[in-house]
Amino acid sequence: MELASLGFDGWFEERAAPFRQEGYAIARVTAVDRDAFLVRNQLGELQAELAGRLRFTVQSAVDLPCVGDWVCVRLTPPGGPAIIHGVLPRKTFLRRKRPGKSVDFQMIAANIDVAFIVQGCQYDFNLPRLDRYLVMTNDGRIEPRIVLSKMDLVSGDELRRQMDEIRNNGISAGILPLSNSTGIGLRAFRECLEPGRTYCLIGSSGVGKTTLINRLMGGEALETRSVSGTGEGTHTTARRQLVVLDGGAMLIDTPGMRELGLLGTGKGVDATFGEVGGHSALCRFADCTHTREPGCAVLAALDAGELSEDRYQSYLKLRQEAEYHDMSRVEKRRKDRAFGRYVKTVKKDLKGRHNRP
Ligand SMILES: Nc1nc2c(ncn2[C@@H]2O[C@H](COP(=O)(O)OP(=O)(O)OP(=O)(O)O)[C@@H](O)[C@H]2O)c(=O)[nH]1
Ligand SMILES: [Mg+2]
Ligand SMILES: [Zn+2]
Repeated sequence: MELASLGFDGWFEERAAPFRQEGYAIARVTAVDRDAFLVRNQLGELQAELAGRLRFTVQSAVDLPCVGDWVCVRLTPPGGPAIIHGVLPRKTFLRRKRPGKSVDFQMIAANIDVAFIVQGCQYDFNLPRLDRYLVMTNDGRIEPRIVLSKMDLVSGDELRRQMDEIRNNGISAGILPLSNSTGIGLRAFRECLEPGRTYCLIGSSGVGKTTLINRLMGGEALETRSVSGTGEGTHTTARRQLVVLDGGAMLIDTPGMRELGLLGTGKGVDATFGEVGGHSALCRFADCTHTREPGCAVLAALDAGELSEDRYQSYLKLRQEAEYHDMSRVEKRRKDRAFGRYVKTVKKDLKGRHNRP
């Protein structure tokens, strides 16, 4: 496939210059499974591995290639894997906090144009969680759209109620209700996919992300697992991969996320809660926390009923989490640097000692 059909445009072209060297090629990462990669370019799909140098020089795991990344590869003799030497800058990204106590981010996918946030109508519909995913896509500069899946399992009234609830929360992203079982909504979904653009599906485990891709591909290309009769799923998709549909659009499947901790930074939170941000421009203090300050325009809007209490509470909760996380990361970097300096002085001391006669 031509690079342009895989989404390579002027933005990447400009940034690829330093990577263009004799014997090297540009390719897109289409699958990641621990240390094994698949990359794709004009030559087709190739297996690839990381160059040792890349593995040992990156600052953090976030800088290693993830699905959707554009990479610079060296082609080895036929039969051998391509060797990945560098990762091009990312235009957009999807990342989250690493599960557990760590403050590091984990890359989920890169260079995505549109993310479909999938929620199952029956068990999975949840506005606070939707907000978290929106923070995550806003943070990564990705356009969000909402898919309400498994609509065969709820009544029309219930579906309308959920769509109203999304709108009443000030979320303006497009909503696509669909059912993989009956096929309702699939045509509308397919019609919004454009060739050469990259889409990804995110959302809880078992909401039907992989089934949707299989329906679009007309087969069982990706593995899903059947669930209990109640419609609750079990975690299935383990690897991240990008598939190219017949129409030329690219779709990335991701494993459902179990831990929904913080999904973004303060900036992503503000972008998600635009109506709060709009008011905050009028607060008396520039660093207003919108919790108790005099002259706070957000609190005034709340009193006037222009801002809903629910929305305000979600905003505060996510912003506090984001601030805590942003701060922890700064603190961690400071400690890492201090530790680096410590290691350097110890090394110097040791050297000094060896050099002494
Ligand atoms: N009733 C109903 N069941 C569905 C629908 N779509 C998917 N399922 C079932 O839901 C289960 C989970 O589907 P998957 O596609 O594996 O879900 P997933 O979102 O990929 O899950 P993870 O890979 O774990 O993140 C499967 O048994 C599907 O058959 C639907 O529209 N209606
Ligand atoms: Mg899946
Ligand atoms: Zn304020």
